[in-house]
Amino acid sequence: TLVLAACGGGKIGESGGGGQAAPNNKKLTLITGVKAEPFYISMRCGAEAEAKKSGYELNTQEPDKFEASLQSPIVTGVLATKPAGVLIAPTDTKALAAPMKQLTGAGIKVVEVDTALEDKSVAQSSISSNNEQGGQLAAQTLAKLVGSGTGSVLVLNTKAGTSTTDARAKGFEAEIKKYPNLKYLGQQYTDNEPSVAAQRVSATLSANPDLVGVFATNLNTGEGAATSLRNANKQGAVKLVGFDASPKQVDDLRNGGVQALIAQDPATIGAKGVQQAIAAIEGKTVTRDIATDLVALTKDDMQSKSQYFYKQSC
Ligand code: T6T
Repeated sequence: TLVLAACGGGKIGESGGGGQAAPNNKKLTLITGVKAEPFYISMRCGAEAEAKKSGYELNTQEPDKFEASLQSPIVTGVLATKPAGVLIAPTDTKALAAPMKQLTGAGIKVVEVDTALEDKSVAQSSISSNNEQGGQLAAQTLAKLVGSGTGSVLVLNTKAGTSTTDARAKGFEAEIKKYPNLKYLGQQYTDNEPSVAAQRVSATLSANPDLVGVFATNLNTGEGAATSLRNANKQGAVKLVGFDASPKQVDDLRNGGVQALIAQDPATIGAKGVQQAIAAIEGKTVTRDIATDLVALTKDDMQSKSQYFYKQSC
């Protein structure tokens, strides 16, 4: 079907199927990994501000859980609303490929924010932290905290197939092997549930009483690990390095529940995602991969780096 575009000097726009977005379509949609989480709230704040500056309208859609089976139908729903561009944090490197291809097949420009598909041909641009480097930084930070001590070290991952946390675990593993005083126990998945992360830490403490360090690869794993170490009276004795900087994680850093955090810059990921989507829509030059800042925070230097704390609202 052909419809007359509402504006744009009477140009004819296409509806349904493939092709380009209707002229003057200034609609963007952000599909996050999970609702009501400070990482994605900060991302949305950055994206909304940037869209407004450029005269675009940004709508946000979020699954109730970080789960591909809940996110995929959201993508299909967004397809029907015909935005000019979609920013998406795919919750699985493979499962989101088919629904995302439906978007590009309909002429919608797609930009990945934070997580990404394995198939690099779907999105036009991907904005994220350098997560492998973040894992390396976590290993260096943990090794420094342990100092000359010896013992075992555990990694808590989220779900297999999450591009970001898998890259963090990979970077950590490569780097921690450079410290002969530390024995790497490998990684354990937690389904991105704080309660499962807490169980994994207490089981590891029983099986490996020489545990000296834990790297929790994201917000939920870190919050769960902090609770478990506190309950076991191991707070501070077992060094915990987390990833992200939610209000709760920042409180934990201040009160000794966690010894270091590797903070990302989700607001900039959102803002740059909008810039790249608009460039693609307007036929301007698009950058395929953009890396944003990562920074290690400790109790001693956290106040001078407070711009990295995540937000609960814009
Ligand atoms: O660590 C972030 C994000 O980078 C990751 O992809 C998924 O987990 C978070 O949203 C934090 O919970």
